[in-house]
Amino acid sequence: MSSTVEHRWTPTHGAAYQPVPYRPERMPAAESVERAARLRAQLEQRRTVRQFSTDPVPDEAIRDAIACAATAPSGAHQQPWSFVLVKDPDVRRAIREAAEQEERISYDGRLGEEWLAALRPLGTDAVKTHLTDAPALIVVFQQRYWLGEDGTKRKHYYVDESVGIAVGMLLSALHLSGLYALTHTPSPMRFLGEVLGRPENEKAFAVIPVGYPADDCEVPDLVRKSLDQVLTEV
Ligand code: IYR
Repeated sequence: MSSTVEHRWTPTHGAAYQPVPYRPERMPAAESVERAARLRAQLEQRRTVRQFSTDPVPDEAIRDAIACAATAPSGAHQQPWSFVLVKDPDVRRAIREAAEQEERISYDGRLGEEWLAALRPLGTDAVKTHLTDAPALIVVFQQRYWLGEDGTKRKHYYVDESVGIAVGMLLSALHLSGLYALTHTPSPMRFLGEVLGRPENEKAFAVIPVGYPADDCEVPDLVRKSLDQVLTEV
């Protein structure tokens, strides 16, 4: 059960600036250090999983992880995302068939040699068993513009950045909840909007199968960049 109060958002376009006080309690520095170290250790354990068990996952945990994603900052606070949680086996099968059709073309040459070489150490191919084995798929859509009920369109800003941040938060929330995921980006992804009957302002961004690793799950032997390779302090 979610413990937070739900509010229904309505468009704020053109509304006046009406700030409210924000006075969060400050965490002692030592506790920040401790918590950050613990989070780092937990997130360093995250692995993208491509072989899933068919065991079910608790829906409530997935819904709360999506609620975490939806707290992401966004351009002009337009929250240009929507999430479709797919559990229906027939719909998952339809998504897999359409995805594999595109992926076969991609792996048979559309990607090109350089791209295929970049993927080789990851062991990916056109067979997407995860789309039917994982008990749930989260399909993330970006709303390229706002679409009113009367057909009015309004531009959204920084859509890629906003939805990318939300997906990062989603992957962290899933991992910290003990669930496993794959960030799958079948390309082109137009079929997802068609299969799921999404409105014209929405464009698929990623499919995220969620579940538990299969008993015989394997992952590539990856090495992450060290902190000094990614961080410059001035
Ligand atoms: N979309 C294809 C290919 C692929 C591309 C990248 I970049 C990856 O990091 C992994 C896969 C697929 O899903 O197989």
